[in-house]
This record gives sequence, structure tokens and C-alpha cells, in this order.
Amino acid sequence: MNDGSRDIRGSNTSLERRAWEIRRNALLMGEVQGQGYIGQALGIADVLAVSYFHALKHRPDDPEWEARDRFLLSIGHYAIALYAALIEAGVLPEDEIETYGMDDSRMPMSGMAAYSPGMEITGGSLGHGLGIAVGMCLGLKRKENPAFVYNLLSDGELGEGSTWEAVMSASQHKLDNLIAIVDFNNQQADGKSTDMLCAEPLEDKWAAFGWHVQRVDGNSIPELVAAFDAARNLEASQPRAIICQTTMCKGIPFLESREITHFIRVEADEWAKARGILDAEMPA
Ligand SMILES: Cc1ncc(C[n+]2csc(CCOP(=O)(O)OP(=O)(O)O)c2C)c(N)n1
Ligand SMILES: [Mg+2]
Repeated sequence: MNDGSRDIRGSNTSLERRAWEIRRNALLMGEVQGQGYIGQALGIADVLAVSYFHALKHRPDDPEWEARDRFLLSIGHYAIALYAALIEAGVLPEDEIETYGMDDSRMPMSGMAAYSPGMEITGGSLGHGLGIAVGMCLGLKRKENPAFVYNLLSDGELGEGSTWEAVMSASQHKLDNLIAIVDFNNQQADGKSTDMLCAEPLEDKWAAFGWHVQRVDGNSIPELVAAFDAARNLEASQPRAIICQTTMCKGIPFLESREITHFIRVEADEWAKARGILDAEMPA
């Protein structure tokens, strides 16, 4: 849907290839710091590919276009993933990858709206994105702006009370312009999300609060496309949630199999190995 005015690969590029490029950008950024939230970026790459190259209306050369769909990243630590997508979309330049996480970079390690084009909100303190999204949806409706707000939140954020307040207000206000995307990777800083504050059964909970809910394999592009289309085209005065089950470090088996994946250190020689694995799988 985006007009692709700075689309270096051309609009016929497959979503699989987009996801691959996002993973590649994330690995290159990760290598600059030697560590970080690489697992999240590899895990969420398919969701971001479908968001930025299928679902969202946006203009890469005009990130503040009034009619754009807003993509709110609740989870500041996932910034590496969003930069990787924004680079592929042409919002951020590829040659700034080497500045990732450095002083004065437009790509700080935690997402900040004032620093990066395309970063709609500042993250860091978890549990606020959905509340901000609710406010934005109300504002857009008042202005009769038909744009959608997409909010990517994490399963760890489902342990924040503020998230559930926002869930309730979204349905109270019948926010049919709101699409929440939950990255259900069953991981948070101290271990598995289901071992901390288990939010299951997730579909039942969101549905009980008045939301339309879908649960999909968040690493399957066909499933994601179908779910994003259904969420957008639903004819009901309800907010919509897409629960995406993803695998941390997806695509790089020696990282996937690590026990702790929330923040990983990758040894100097392992970056080339990871890139090699990815390069061997490059889609058309
Ligand atoms: C309000 C708040 N509490 C705690 C933290 C510390 N923190 C940073 S990331 C994180 C894990 C949150 O879970 P999730 O986003 O699901 O982790 P991931 O899937 O990225 O491992 C925590 C607790 C924070 N940033 N904000
Ligand atoms: Mg998580």
C-alpha cells in the first residue's frame, strides 16, 4: 500500500525478501555493538515486513504525512528491529547502520521519537504504547482522519496494568481504527512470560474486553497477511488484536537454541557465521 517512492528494490519485491533484508540490517547493526536485542529483531522481522510493505499506508519520503497510518513501537528496546525495517523502507539511510547505538546517532539503542524519522513515540518504560495509541485513535477520529494506528507491544507488557486499562478504554470508545499486534515470543527479561505473569488464555482475555482477536504464527508471512487484512477490513466497531507467536532469533539456529535470548552477546567470529546462514537463505 505504501507508495514506495524511495523503494530501492522495487514494489514487486516479495515480503519474504523484505523480512530477510530486515534480518540482515539487524545483524549488521547488532555487530556494531557486539550485543543487544538481536533476538527480538530476528523474531519480529516477518511482522515488520508485512506491516511496512503490505499493511501500512505511509510515505517513506514524508514520514509525517498527515494521512499516514501510525505505527507505535511500545517497546523501546525493539528499536533495532524498527530501524532495520525503516532502512529497508527508505525512511532511514542504510549508511547510518554503522552509527547504531553511538553518541549522536539517529538510531539510539532505545527508540526515541525526537531522534529518528518514522519513530512515532519514545519507548523505554513499558506499558504505555497502547494507552498512547488509544489517545491517537480518538484524536484521529475527531479530526475525521481515516488513518489506522498499529501498536506493536510485547508479551512482557501484558504484565503491566496500564496495558489492560488501555484495552478496556479502546473497546469503550469503539476504536475500530486501532490494531494491536502482540509479539508473543514467550520471553521477557527474567525468563518465560508464561512463568512470570501468565496472560493465557490470551484470545479469551482480549475477546472478553470486547476486542476482535486473531492468533497466528508470527513467522508465517501468509498467516500474517491474512490476519492483517482481516483486522483492517473487519466491519465491526471494535478494536482489533493480532497475537503473533514468534521465535526469538528466528532464522539463525545457533542463536535460536540459546537459553537466554532477551539480551544477547554474540562473539566477534559469530557475526560472520550468522550472516553466512542468512545469506544462504536469501529469497528471490
Ligand atoms: C515499566 C518497566 N518495567 C521494567 C522495565 C525493564 N525491562 C526492559 S525490557 C523488559 C522485558 C519485557 O518483556 P518483553 O518485552 O516481552 O521482553 P522480550 O520479549 O524482549 O525479551 C523489562 C522488564 C521497563 N523497561 N519498563
Ligand atoms: Mg517477550
